[in-house]
Amino acid sequence: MTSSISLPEKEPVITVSSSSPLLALPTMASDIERVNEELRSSVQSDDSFLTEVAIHLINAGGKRVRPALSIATSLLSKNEPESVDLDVIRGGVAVELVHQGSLYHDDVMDGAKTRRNVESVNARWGNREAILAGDFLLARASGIAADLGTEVAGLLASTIASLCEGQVLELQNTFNIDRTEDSYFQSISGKTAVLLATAARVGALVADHPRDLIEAVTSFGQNYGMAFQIIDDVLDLIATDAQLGKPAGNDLIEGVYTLPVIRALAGSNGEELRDLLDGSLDKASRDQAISIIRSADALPSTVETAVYYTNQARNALNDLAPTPAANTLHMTCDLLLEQTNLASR
Ligand code: GRG
Repeated sequence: MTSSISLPEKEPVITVSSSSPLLALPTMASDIERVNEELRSSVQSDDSFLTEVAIHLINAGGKRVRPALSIATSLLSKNEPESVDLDVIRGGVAVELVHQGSLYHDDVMDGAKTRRNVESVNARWGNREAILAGDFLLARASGIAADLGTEVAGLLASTIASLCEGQVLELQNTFNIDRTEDSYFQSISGKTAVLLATAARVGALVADHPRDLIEAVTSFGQNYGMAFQIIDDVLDLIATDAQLGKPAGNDLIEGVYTLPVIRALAGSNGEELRDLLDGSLDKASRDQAISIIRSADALPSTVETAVYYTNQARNALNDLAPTPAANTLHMTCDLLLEQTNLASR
């Protein structure tokens, strides 16, 4: 499949979805409601304060991409989509709890003030409370995974380890203007793609799909996850605070130099960008840095890389029957790329 990418002269139109791109599956909306109910009951504690802190981001919204992925992969062999078994819902909930636990901890590390368009947990209750509630979410995720069997439990444990490895690698490279593309790809694989691969795999495992299908959807999730993070990193440079639900351009301030930045640094205005990033970055110099990155070929070239990963994700589905769930996985790749409106395939 060919792709032609060009950066529009006027401001790009960006649609940052606030709901799961997998909702095209007719049974998905009601199953996501079941996920939300299970999420809320999974964080009940004898300590009402802990429950209140742990439920904060669940109630704040979020797209529920990961549980939706588990639901979709569990349905891959069905010719008619149907409401999924409770175990599939619980598998998706376990993955979403790991995701949210990692957001609690990430927001502490970044001193984030907002998340999902509401006050972050650390801003509202403090760092110690956010860390403990994040731990609590991981504990509840582990309990559910154990109920689903040793393979799911082991998978979730190794996924949490990958998240930590990806995040540590990112930390080791903060403010590193010589950060390599390899280091970037390794980090986003660990901190984002592995969890999406796990979401896809859990759905297939719980539905007892054949091994080759389980491997295919894991590969889909991994490649889709790479594209997902790359697009997230592009949006950080081109979307508004309101669209993102958190401050835009924050990665630069935090010294997280993502793929578009790495590529802009290697481009014709790289020296100027390097000088800006070398100094202390106030709002004016950050805006100047963003404008250099946006004027370079870095954004279209980065979207081109996201297209590459979505194509890899689609290829992983090549041998699957064209069921409604398989078609929805293909559509979710289109929707991901459309968010930046920089890509036309
Ligand atoms: C404690 C599990 C654990 C991990 C510790 C902090 C950390 C290591 C990892 C953080 C990894 C991280 C924050 C990755 C970013 C992932 C990402 C793309 C988040 C945004 O996901 P969306 O767009 O958000 O799906 P919503 O709000 O819609 O769920």
